[in-house]
Amino acid sequence: MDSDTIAAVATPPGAGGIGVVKISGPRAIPVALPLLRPSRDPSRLKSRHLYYGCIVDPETEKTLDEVLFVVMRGSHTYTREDVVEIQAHGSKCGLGAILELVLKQGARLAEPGEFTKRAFLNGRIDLSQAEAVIEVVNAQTAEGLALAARQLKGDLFQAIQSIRSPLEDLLVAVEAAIDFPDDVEDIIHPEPFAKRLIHDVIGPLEALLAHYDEGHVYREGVAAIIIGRPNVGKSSLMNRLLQKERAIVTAVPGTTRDFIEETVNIRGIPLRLIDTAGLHDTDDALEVVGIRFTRQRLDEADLVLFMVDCAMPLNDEDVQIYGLVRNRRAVLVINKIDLVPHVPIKTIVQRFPGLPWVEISALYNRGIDKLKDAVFREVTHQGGPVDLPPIVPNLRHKVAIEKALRASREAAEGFRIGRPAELVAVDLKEALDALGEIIGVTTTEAILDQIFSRFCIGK
Ligand SMILES: Nc1nc2c(ncn2[C@@H]2O[C@H](COP(=O)(O)OP(=O)(O)O)[C@@H](O)[C@H]2O)c(=O)[nH]1
Ligand SMILES: [Mg+2]
Repeated sequence: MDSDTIAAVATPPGAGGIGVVKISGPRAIPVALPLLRPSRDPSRLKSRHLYYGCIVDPETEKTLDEVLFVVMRGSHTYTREDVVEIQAHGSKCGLGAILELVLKQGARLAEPGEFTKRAFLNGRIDLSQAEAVIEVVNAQTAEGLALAARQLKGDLFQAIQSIRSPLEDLLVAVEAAIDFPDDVEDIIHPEPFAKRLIHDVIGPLEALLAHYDEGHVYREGVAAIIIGRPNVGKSSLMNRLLQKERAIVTAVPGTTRDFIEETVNIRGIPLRLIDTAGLHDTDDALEVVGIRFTRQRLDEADLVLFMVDCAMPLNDEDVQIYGLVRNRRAVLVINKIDLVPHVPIKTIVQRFPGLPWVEISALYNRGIDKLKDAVFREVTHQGGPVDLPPIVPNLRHKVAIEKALRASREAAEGFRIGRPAELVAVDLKEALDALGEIIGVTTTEAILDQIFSRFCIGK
């Protein structure tokens, strides 16, 4: 267990009403108190009471800020260690100066996610709850937040524990059979054991995987790319969906040369929308680079919005782009329907068969709701709003659940066909370990590092 004392600014950089410096560890209180006036006898400071004071540099006695502070003695704290939180004014410079004083007193700067890592290592939360902390902080939609909040509460942890428990029971029996080979027939009951696996392990694991399929887009979001030849209105659509002027819109073709990526909320799904350079033949060096990147991004996107301009004749470029997207998950977006169409919409749709289509005017805000519906349908395969599944695993969990499912099916088969207990034990153990990775009991150091490095400093 870590035993040094760590500190960080816990609020985002920039100016704000208040900003918080957080200190955690065995020396949190002695580190903080010399900086606080009126300082008090530490033994007289009540845990979880808010005190008013000033922050001073103990060397010069110069006052830096007026603050409120709270001392929380372990172990009923986030990290289960002693914690001091100092609420100062939210000035980047001021908070930096306070943090510097705290470090001078002997604390060390916390690494990203280190407070939460301690909460996990000290047993306050399991690994799935620690992951949920990042997701709550980063949630982009109310739906994503709701799912993360349930995981933070421990719903996934409990679900996994309730699947691990029958696996453990069965493993105990199988190990007994290994130790007492003469009594195998009394210890192992193949049919009931296989049935228990199916009902209490395989069924619930399959349900979790189904929930992943239904719900993961709400947590992970999807990447959508808008492509089409220059001047069809891609940047205008981007701005329309973002409800702000983010991308430059001009009547001069070829203005957008790099990408703009922003997240929009489409019926609860965080859609990372990428506006691109138009795809067409050009000699302009910068534009060429933009187009190359566009192709690369196109390959990576989950969804393509293929845009054409109904007021202009369709040309070879449109057809070539259609060739790139026809076998992808894509929506044909026919723009500029406020203008007199050059060709009837019906003809356009016939030229680009196989794609769902919508007609819009990015400029005059027409058809945008229909476009959102089409995007939602493509991404969720659902017509309308859906009930969120109660528990939605993330991708890391899904991989572990699949591993556990394979091993559990093997074990059930093993019971049924009377495989040697040693072999069934291996499968049961593998299933247990895979589920243990989700909640952090069998997780490698490398995976832990990977998870916590995604946090911001101060969390
Ligand atoms: N009439 C009309 N003009 C549009 C519409 N959408 C975009 N435009 C105009 O088309 C031009 C090119 O738009 P822009 O968004 O920069 O196209 P991009 O090159 O595909 O990004 C600009 O002058 C826009 O104002 C629309 O729905 N109707
Ligand atoms: Mg553009």
